[in-house]
Amino acid sequence: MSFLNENDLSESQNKVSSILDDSKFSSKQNEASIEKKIYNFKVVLLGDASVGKTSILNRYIKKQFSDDYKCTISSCIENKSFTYDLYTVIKLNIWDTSGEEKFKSITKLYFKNTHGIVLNYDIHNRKTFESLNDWIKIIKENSNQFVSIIIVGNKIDLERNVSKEELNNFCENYNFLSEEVSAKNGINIDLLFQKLSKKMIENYENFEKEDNNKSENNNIDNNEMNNEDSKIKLSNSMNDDNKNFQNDNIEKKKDKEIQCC
Ligand SMILES: Nc1nc2c(ncn2[C@@H]2O[C@H](COP(=O)(O)OP(=O)(O)OP(=O)(O)O)[C@@H](O)[C@H]2O)c(=O)[nH]1
Ligand SMILES: [Mg+2]
Repeated sequence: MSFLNENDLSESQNKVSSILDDSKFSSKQNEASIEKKIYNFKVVLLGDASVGKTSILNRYIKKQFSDDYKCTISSCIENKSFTYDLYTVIKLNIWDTSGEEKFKSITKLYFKNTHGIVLNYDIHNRKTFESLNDWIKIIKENSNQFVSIIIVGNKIDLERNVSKEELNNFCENYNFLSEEVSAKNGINIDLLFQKLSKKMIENYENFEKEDNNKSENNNIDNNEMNNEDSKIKLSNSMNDDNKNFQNDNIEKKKDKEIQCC
């Protein structure tokens, strides 16, 4: 029987670690070679003024928070991509809106081609929870049946005036997702977008299935848009939405300037 001396031992350790490194490298190579499915989802943030929509978005995108309140006048759009799992990448196009929109005719552009809605209230301010029904009415009037909705109670770092049970009962009624978060402390912010993304994937796949069934039933083949075409169309129309939205914002800013002067 032969024993390893110190030099042999360190040599064999080096070999083992180089094998491990190689296997890590090849598993990374394998991972990179897996063809990933990319979902482009448009998400809209809604809810009363001051519930924390902009703060949630800033926390999610920039990992920042400010105690100052600047009400959103001209809404903004942010993009974020993340790897959902080994086979899936999600690209979110997130539209922040002004809580004041509830009292105006809310622009149809917000809801056009929207896959997900984050409907927010402030757990410290009961009135914002009570107005969720008004928001749901607006959403139902403007969006399609495949839109995914998550109800979000923000500011859980403050004293609560809406219980978790009330939120659960409310969401059970409508079959919505729910989450309680704090934009200030960053609690559950990533989780809320992950939950919503999971639901949007399910709804998107169901929509595709339903669409395919319809085409099969109608025996439409040549004239029917194929998936690639429809994806290109969808992304083009999202770009158009963005352009229209920017123009809309420019108009709003002009209006504001005119009002101010
Ligand atoms: N304590 C606490 N304050 C928060 C939190 N999120 C937002 N705020 C504060 O609440 C106020 C309103 O936040 P915004 O993000 O501007 O609210 P909004 O919903 O975008 O408001 P509008 O743009 O007017 O519709 C600001 O002073 C924020 O600092 C939170 O999680 N905890
Ligand atoms: Mg805002």
